[in-house]
Amino acid sequence: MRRYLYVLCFALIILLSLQAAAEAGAARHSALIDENIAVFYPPGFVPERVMPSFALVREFREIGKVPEDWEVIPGFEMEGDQFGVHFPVQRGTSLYGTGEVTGPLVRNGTVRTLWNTDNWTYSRFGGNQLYQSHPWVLAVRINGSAYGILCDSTWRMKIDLRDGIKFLSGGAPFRVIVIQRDSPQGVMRALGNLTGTIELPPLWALGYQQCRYSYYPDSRVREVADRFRELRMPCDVIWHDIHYMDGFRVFTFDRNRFPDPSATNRYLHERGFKTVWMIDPGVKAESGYFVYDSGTQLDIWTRTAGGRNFVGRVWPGDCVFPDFTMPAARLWWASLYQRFMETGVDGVWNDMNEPALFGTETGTMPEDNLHRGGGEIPPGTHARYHNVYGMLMVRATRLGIRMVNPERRPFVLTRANYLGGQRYAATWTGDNRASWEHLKISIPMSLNLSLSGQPFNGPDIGGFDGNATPELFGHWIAVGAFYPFCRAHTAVNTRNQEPWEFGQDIEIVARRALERRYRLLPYIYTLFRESSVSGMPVMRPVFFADPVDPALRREQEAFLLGDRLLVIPAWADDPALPDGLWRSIDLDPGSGGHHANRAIQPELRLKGGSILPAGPLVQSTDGYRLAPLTLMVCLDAEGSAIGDLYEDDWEGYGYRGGDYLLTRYRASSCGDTVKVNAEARSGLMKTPEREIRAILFTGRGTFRGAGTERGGVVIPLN
Ligand code: NBV
Repeated sequence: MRRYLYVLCFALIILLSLQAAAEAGAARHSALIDENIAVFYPPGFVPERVMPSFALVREFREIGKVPEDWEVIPGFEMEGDQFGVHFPVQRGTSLYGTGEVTGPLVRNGTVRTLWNTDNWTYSRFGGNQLYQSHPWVLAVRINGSAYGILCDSTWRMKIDLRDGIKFLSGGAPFRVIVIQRDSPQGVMRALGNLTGTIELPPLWALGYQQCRYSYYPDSRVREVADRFRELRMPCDVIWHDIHYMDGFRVFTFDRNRFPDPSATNRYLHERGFKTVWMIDPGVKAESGYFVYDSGTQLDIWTRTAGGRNFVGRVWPGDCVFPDFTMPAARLWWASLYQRFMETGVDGVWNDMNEPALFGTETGTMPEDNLHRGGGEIPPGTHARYHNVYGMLMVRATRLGIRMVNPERRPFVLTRANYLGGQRYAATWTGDNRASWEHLKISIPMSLNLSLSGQPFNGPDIGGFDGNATPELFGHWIAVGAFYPFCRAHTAVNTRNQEPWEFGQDIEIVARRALERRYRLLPYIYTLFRESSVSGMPVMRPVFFADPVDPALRREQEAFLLGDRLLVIPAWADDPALPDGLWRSIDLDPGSGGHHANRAIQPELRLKGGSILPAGPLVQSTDGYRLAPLTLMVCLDAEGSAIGDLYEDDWEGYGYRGGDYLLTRYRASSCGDTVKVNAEARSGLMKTPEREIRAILFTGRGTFRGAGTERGGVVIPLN
């Protein structure tokens, strides 16, 4: 009898513990927050420890219950002292996103740590811990339907994709948001809706940008600028890295190297350039220095666990660091831009904002440093706010430059960021290397950043560390002309890396590459506008053309710009390309026959049924006029094509009041001609009276026609 009792008790205990385990795995609370978007709260969720959300653009409302047949359900569990969220994954599902990553486009089988880290040449942590953190995975099922998982936490996290999808964090338990859609595009739009989209950038920020660490003194800056114009090499922006500062003190200018920064900026403006200048977060701890004194007076420096101002070493020596969680610190930081921008600075580059520190083992602040918060943001340790330090910094920077120039769209570039940070800044992928390997990984890197809600990104063209060979630089700029953010940059002791420094052939290649970008600016600008409205990436993986085709899922050499233009690098080795009609196009049929161009320029293919808007060749977008407009046409099997063009004043906010023009052009074959007309327009801007040139690409060759915006174009086919 006693034995039976023991067995019964034992069975009961097992049953109870199984039930407890099952309960620990399930969400404490879940709800639908939008159509096919659900939130799941784990057991032990303490809102004050993880909220407010930094990723979401606004807090959502619950609108109902998660339907019974909801497929993507998280299991929550503790693994030792780590909080874990797990999703099983069906066979054939391809995983993407996870932010800024090295390695292949498809993330299945990888492990990534989210802890913003200054990672020179991506050589630390196997390249799996970089400057930015995006707790986000995009999953595309075998049938092309897709879902996205957003972990709403800023704490250090691991994304482990070796067996399903697993997030592990030493921080507080966090909620997860799951988006289910019919296509990956649908997921990206929903992500844009949740985390916000980029603001439409000024057109000049889409032009080519020339940088080095650093151009100085000012005479060198002028020399570089002049050379661009002399050699008719299109360029919009010259960048100023840290050597312009007085002893690396932010918001100052070195009196010898840049005695009159306003004059430098004026010189550049007069030649059609914009200027971007670097600002780092570390403020030299030196009384008498106005930035240090005013920050000290406001008492806004990040503190140690013991309550003192934290001091760490960066470029200027011992530095203090603004506590950007404090509203007063953000406002003060924003106000510093007043005098700075008044010298004619057009855009700001925030570097080292992981924050990166010298001479420490971790390369950053101690995790027990204290941030005081304020407003919505509760006080917390650096461990909690590390991953959003850069994001909060660029939020303040953006505010500052808007306060100075309220009529102009700001441009901010950041190295560190966090999911949702696209709302404040564009980004580049940090300190890469001048190597073929890094040229090649730049494409999946940019694509995965794009698939993580950061459309405005690109790597250092030419590679930051080391010297590019002429061949490498030629290939890099030829492909780089199609990155969303198009900037060449190189480190402090490398050879000159301006496009004319690699001999005649490469100069010809670089000029043609940049000419291609400049001619395509109307299309690129239209894509940025689309992204600012919907969250769709500008640069897209090839599988977006056909998410059901398994052959395309891994393609990471070729890529799409928008959904109509395929870019196929000359070095692509048997790339997987979408079925259907994609016709090779030449932006200037008849030219570009130089042997180096033939060997190096990527092939461009236009999708059947598409019209691509192109503009005149200009040396910069200063005073940009889109006239004549060129429409490149590739008909579908039914003999028609469509394409959109967005235009406005290219740099102001008039578009928000409707002062823009969005035109849909249609081409249709009509006997032995093809007619191209504006089919529909929206926006209040006056329809420009301009010439339209149409180029039709067919299997029988290229045909041309000319007409006007109002009258349309007739292309004769003989
Ligand atoms: O400011 C200097 C560099 C900059 O050129 C680079 O782009 C950043 O990623 N910066 C890092 C600081 C130190 C580089 C070794």
